[in-house]
Amino acid sequence: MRLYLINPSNPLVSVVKVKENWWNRYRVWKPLSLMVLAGLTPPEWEITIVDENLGAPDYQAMPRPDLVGITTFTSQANRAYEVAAHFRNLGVPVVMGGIHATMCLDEVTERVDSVVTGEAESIWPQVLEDARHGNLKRRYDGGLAQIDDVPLARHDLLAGRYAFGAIQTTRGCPLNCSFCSVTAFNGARYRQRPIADVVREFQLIPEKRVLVVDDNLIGTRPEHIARAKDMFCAMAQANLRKEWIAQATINFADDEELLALAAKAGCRGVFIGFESPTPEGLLELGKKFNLLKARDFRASVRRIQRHNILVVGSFVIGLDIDELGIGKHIAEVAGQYGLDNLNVLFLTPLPGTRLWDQMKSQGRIALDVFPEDWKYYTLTFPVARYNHFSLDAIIEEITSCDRRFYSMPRILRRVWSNLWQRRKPLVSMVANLSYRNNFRLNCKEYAEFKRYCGARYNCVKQS
Ligand code: B12
Ligand code: SF4
Repeated sequence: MRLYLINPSNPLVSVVKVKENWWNRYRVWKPLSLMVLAGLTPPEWEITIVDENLGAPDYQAMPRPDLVGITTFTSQANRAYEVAAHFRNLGVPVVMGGIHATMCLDEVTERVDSVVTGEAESIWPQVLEDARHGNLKRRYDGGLAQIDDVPLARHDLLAGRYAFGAIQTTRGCPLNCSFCSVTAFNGARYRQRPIADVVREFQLIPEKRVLVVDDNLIGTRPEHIARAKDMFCAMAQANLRKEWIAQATINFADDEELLALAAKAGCRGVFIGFESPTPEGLLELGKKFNLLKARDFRASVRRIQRHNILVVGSFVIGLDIDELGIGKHIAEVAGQYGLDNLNVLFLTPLPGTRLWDQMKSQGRIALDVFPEDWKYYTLTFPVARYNHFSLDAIIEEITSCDRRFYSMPRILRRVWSNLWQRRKPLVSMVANLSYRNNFRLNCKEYAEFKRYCGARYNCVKQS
């Protein structure tokens, strides 16, 4: 039995030209979901994982599979449907799963043979068995997996061509920010994989550098942090020789022992959601967590950096309280915090989030011709109507933010400061130039975006 597991591309983000542009190696990440599904698949299935981000293959020229499984984020849904249609026309059954299938069940159900909602661990073997007997059901629900059931991902199936491997050590996030789909999809209960599994899986990853995909690496409660420390200890003891980056909340900075252990275990960078430079913004986004302890963000960032860990900060632009000039303000604040990199994104109503419900009920979703418009739901396009901004104004805010933070003099200042403190100046330079390159690509895309949807955006200034 032949199984294709496919990660569809989004032409607006897809990085097919890895050979032509060296920077692109650092913009393409492994589809871990498919490697996990492969880990759940019994040996009688011959598995091929296709990552269209590296270029879509000629499916006609490939042997006919018995089953196709497609994963999809919302931003990939259009292409996912094209791929599904291609195989269904050949009479090959198509199963779709992942976050978009869960949040937009009706839309997906119309376009595939079978939909799997939720996490797949408890249900995928059943789906395969049903497919083998030609008895696929229209819908399966995996719910939330028992964390011990998460298998070792099949890292062997996607070896080579990527700069980073990928692993997951926890699922879920208790914080439930208004714009984020993680709590809606993976639940508020923070689930941590057995440490022995994590260490074993790290050992299977061929790449030296690894992305730990957890949404919240260390969690929020003392018992979460204690387990994170145990995990870092075990990783250090196993002498993995890996360097990894991860996503964490700002409380990562609050425990010197945790930071020291993380660094010893190979942590070289963290991606932290600061989201908004103002307390009002954090309240609007439901991220009160960042307001606890009257935090000094600059001091927190410094504490992390002292352990040789780079800090990438993420901010969102287009909040109801944001006003003209927010872009420059974020760039300044990011500089004051001492961030090594800044990732600024448009506030985007993703299906299944509280923000989606709110903006939909207020008629503020500007790009709403679905599924075609999903490709713009990359957080790098303004798909909604924002309170104090026209379409041109919100694009100007984000570009002014990036232009300022990623100006050459500022990049050189950051790299020099990292050189001075012996904190990976080369990595810092590569990361800054890569972000600068992304910014330039985005600018080109905005011109096209305005041409395409400027008229129907019909932005109403609400105040
Ligand atoms: C790693 C990651 C990335 C990587 C992607 C690597 C890759 N190619 O997969 C990178 C950094 C490239 C990325 C990019 C983006 N991401 Co992202 N990302 C994640 C993250 C943190 C982890 C995903 C992961 O690997 N999880 C581990 C695997 C094992 O879990 P899983 O994917 O959920 O898969 C399980 C189930 O969903 C199911 N399943 C999944 N696929 C399938 C398929 C079949 C057939 C079946 C049966 C089951 C099934 O089974 C799996 C095992 O249980 C998630 C957050 C999250 N918790 O999901 C956000 C997340 C998926 N990203 C998100 C977003 C918005 C984006 C971006 C649009 C914007 C951005 N800048 O972040 C871009 C889009 C890129 C694009 N191509 O269009 C949103 C998606 C929301 C949505 N509705 O789509 C999430 C949920 C984060 C959030 N804050 O809301 N992302
Ligand atoms: S944005 Fe981060 S902290 Fe907030 S719910 Fe999502 S994963 Fe958790």
